[in-house]
Amino acid sequence: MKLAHALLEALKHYGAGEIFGIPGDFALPFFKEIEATGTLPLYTLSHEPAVGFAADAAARYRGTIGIACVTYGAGALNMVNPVATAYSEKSPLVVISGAPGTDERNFSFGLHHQVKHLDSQMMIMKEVTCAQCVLDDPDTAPQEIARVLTAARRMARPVYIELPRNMVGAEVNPVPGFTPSEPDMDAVTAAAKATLDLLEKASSPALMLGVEIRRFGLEHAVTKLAEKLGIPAVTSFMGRGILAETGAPVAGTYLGLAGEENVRQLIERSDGLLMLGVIMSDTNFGVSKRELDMRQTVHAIDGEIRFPHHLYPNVPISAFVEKLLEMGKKLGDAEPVPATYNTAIDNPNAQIMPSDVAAIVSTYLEEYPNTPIASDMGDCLFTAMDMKHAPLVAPGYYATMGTGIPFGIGLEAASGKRPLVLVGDGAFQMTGWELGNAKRLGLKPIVLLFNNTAWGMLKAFQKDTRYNDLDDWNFAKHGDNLGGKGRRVSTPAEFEQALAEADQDDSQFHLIEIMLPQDAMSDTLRRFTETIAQRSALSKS
Ligand code: TPW
Repeated sequence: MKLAHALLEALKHYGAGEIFGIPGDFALPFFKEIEATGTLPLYTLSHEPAVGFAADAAARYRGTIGIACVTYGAGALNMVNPVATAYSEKSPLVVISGAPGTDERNFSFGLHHQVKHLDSQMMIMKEVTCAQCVLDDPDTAPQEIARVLTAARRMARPVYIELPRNMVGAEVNPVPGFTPSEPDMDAVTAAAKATLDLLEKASSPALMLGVEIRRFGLEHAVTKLAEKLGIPAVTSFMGRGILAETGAPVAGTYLGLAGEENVRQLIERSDGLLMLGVIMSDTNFGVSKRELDMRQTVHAIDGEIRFPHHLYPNVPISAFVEKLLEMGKKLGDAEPVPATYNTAIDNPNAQIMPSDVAAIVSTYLEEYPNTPIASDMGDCLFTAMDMKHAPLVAPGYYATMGTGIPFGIGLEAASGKRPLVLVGDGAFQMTGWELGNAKRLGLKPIVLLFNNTAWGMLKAFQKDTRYNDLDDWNFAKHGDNLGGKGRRVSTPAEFEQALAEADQDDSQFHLIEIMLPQDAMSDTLRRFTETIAQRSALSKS
């Protein structure tokens, strides 16, 4: 079969549901095959960062691979930041880049889109992916494709596939299927036993759930585990939204001093903490780290189970969770602590504040509990911590701006559900234009644009500066021109009405521009910045 067909079939077999992309001449032959075969639907966007983010969100939502297809140089290098995001936050994004043909490599001049040499792109991508291949040999191409896609699935990290344009039609064998890794079952059993021993001895055991639970499709298994052990569960900041769809009681999201006090105490006072798939990052733990006693934790991440003074290698988290479920017994009978959120509005006609947005969205989520939410970086993400739990895709660790709209596009394509998108005005300036693709692609997200005419988070960290002020771009007015509906709101009552209208009209996207005072800030962000500021003052003294 043709190499392009073998690759497309393999992408589907390894779990892809669609392809996001922007073509270029080095990628045109492969795009032609994407369209001609119809193996996977193609969503073309406007700028490569959005292609990478959309594919990343699709991967995160499904717990399988997401595909970003671009051209060589100008296309692929435009995507370095999204690929880095996917690497840091453990998302199996598959980058497929067209490239000069193997018959063009000896051309004596530079080829367009070339940087230092023809392999510069590969060298750059090596730094932000966990496996790479160049499909320049029909005999080895099927094995190479299987090797990198397997790595993406097993490690939940991005991979890079370079496809020279003259190889698209080369005859190849089909790509070998996915084989899950074979864990060392003795190690799995020993690690599970040691974990249960530690939890049994603890007087206040607790569970913290992180991104790997979603990446490896373990939400139902973990829900059962929490029930079986009878211990309270929280998510990490990055893991926010995990278990929202299984309905398991999650006490809240751990944000140290910036989060809810009962959740902080649950974790920081625990003398037997099991962290499942939690990335150790400053955003997950920066506001607390000094108080967490790592001598009383077990940490499953990156195929290892880490104990205070030793670790078990080659124990995939799925096998570990399964074993815990098999061997575990009731440890506590504390009533599950449900997460709290607010739906009350003080004055519907007052100036709207972030807490009002959270309250009104929470009411919406009560009606539509499994609405997927895409968030950008900015106070919108901290405001999301005050909303009712729902599946959430956000750059909680790498913290790049520009994810909101493209994540929303990826989420809607992957889930078939109408998502809510949370985005600040600064971030919308980066990738908001992509909304213009929604109509053509049949997507109709509800976008909540937090417009405080500022890079507000930065103003919070550094007061009394002017360079963080932005102009009022009247975003709502662009909604209609981009093929949807725009509406500007300034009070809770206006926002409620705009959201109800968006809900009733699912024929197009709705862009609700929420006008906030320049110094408005969610309580969570206020606590977060204050704590970080205190910490850095401490470290300097
Ligand atoms: C790609 C640095 C972090 S937060 C922020 C900046 C510039 C301001 C965000 O402004 P926005 O939201 O969207 O209006 P809000 O709530 O703060 O007012 N470039 C990139 N990523 C990051 N994180 C930055 C710069 C930053």
